[in-house]
Amino acid sequence: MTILQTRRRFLASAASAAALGGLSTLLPALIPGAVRPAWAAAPLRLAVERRVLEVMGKPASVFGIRQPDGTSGLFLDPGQRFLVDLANRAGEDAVIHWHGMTPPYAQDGVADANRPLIRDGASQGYDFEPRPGTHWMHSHHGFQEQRLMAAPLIVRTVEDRREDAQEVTVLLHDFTFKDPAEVLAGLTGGTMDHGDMNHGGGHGGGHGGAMPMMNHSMDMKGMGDMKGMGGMTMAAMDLNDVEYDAYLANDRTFDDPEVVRVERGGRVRLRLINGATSTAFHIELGALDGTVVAADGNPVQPVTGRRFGMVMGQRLDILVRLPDEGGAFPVLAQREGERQRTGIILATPGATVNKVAGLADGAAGPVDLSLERRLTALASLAPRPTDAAFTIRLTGGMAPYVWTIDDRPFGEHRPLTVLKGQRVTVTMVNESPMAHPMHLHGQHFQVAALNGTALAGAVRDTVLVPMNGSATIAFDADNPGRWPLHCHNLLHMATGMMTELVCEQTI
Ligand SMILES: [Cu+2]
Repeated sequence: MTILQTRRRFLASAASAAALGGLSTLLPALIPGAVRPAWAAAPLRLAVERRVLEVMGKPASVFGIRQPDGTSGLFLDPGQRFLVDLANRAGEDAVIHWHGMTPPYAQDGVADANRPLIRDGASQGYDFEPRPGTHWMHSHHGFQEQRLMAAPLIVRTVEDRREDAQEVTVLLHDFTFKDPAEVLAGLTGGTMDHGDMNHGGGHGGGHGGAMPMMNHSMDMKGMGDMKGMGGMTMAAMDLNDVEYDAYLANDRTFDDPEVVRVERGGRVRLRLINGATSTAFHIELGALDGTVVAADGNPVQPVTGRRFGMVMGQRLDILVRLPDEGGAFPVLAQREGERQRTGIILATPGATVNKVAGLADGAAGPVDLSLERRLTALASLAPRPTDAAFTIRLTGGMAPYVWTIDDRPFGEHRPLTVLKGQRVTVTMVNESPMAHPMHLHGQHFQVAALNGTALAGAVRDTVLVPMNGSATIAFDADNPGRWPLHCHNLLHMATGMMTELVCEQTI
């Protein structure tokens, strides 16, 4: 729509946000391109659209976030500003969260009392300095994320440019032909009122077999992976709530995978994004040795291996070197607790590309903290005393299907309130029967303790809190606003596992 309309929306939101006291000082950041001088760079254009995706031979109506040339998401070069005009052509209201960015509060891409949804047919401008690294963008409204309203958001650094590695970005997803609201209704027994979560309406593309998986059966062939679970039995483990119809890597399954042409002896920087709504994956590199060099876009001390866990919302940058003799090398993502897998194939010129089965021989174990424990930030937080320490409990469960924080669903939550400039720690203690990938908006944090053991872990924005476990995160609150802190399992967030970090501006 027109700039005028967009600008009017901004002004309207400014008026309502003025009631927020200290936060109203943030509002100048909202002003979009209307005040930009004529010589400034033109905004990059992105549109939220509907599209038809063929999954296992069946068409499905899904969303996409694309540039005019069809590129999914954004790839910014060093020094480039996040100057974006986002058009909503989804056929319904939407809002896109820039996951991993640390923009001013008003531009985070979450609708709340101060920040309206982008109406169908309207546009919104964004202008902030992007945070380097492998990030992504996704709807933060209703169940749109389940219907693939998600895309990569890559911000390259000068060092990335120098390292002479081919960039290969992989966005993972879990896919259902069902209306996501039906999937949740199957879990809750349809007893909960989720009217406000269901903006999807009818879902084209047939009637697939996504069924709520209440019995959590697991393939026992995976027992070999279960070592180190502290004697926990399989029956006590609760890994996956939903049986999906497919698992996607860049929108494709192993029926018809993406084959990326790479050089013999060449180096590849895999930018892996777990964009699934409810699925943790094990990344399997097969014959290739990988070196993790960044977590959630932040550099880490290099960690080598061939198998790395990734929970929902997380990103890993992994460097691999192709052998001089070349060949075809699948990069696999296997669903935790199960045999299903997806992925892409790296292939050198002339290599024979064999079919990769969509089911692994054995089930994978759970994604745990084994990688997290090995990660160390290249740039740790400066040592200083903590000004504000919080402990929250991750609560709720399967029956009824309600997930909460401190036994309170979002809406009845108690925000964690801090002042700008404070050193903050938040210890998340998991008292619920599932693991939760916890994501904080607005700032990245350092993982400061896992299960009570202190460490100078990765700086990141999403951390796994395993069942019976805990994680402590630390950060300097430097970004005023009301920032969601939530589980990145969409179904858990939808039923209530979300609170807010309120960072108040001091004068
Ligand atoms: Cu959760």
